[in-house]
Amino acid sequence: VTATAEGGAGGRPEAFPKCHDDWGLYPVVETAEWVEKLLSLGVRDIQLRVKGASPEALDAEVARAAQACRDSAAGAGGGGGRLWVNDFWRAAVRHGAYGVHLGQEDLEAGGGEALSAISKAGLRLGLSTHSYLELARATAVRPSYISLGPVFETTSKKVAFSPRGAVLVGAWRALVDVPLIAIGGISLERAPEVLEAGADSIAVISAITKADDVEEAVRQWDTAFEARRRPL
Ligand code: TZP
Ligand code: MG
Repeated sequence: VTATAEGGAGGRPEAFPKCHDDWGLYPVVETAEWVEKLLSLGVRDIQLRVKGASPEALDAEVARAAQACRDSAAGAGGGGGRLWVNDFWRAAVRHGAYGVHLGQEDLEAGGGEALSAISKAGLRLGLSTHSYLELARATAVRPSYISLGPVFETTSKKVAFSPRGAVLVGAWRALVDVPLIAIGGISLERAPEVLEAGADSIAVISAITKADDVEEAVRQWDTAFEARRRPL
């Protein structure tokens, strides 16, 4: 079987585009309004994870969030947001998101169509993993990043896996040659051990969306990432 420009053997893309390598905090939020708020606070990578919306409402959220990211790149400061869309790859492609985040279940039924379309549109792909088996599956797809979770106990999502622990982040680090995102129950207090274990980024829901003062929370998370960048 030969690989083609369209994709590798069997039509599967050879590899997804590389993503940038200046990762910081990676908030996961449910609305475009949240995306706008976080962009205004200088957050660069944001995942839009819409649950239970109608197709029309979903499309409108993705369109608005993607536009907000484009506007942020053009604006003063010019950092520019990068929108990752959870699950809804068609809307992500339609509205020119930076990337798509998929779970293992998305690789199963009909996964080939999603992977081809995402790759063809030049979008990056992030994949969730919870176990060595899932890591093997994800690696075969050659995604732009790999996430591991839940690192700690989380109340934000029902997950079929017990907390994986920071030690597994270290194991993944040794096996993964793309950016590694840690997710699940990670508080500001526990961020240093996760970063020391080798995570490039930390994805959070509650640490940001349930913060009393979101602006202050973003600032503190930025400081945690800065501390890692500074050589000791
Ligand atoms: N995937 C694995 S754990 C998780 C997701 C979406 C939830 C993370 O939320 P929190 O509040 O940061 O634990
Ligand atoms: Mg999913």
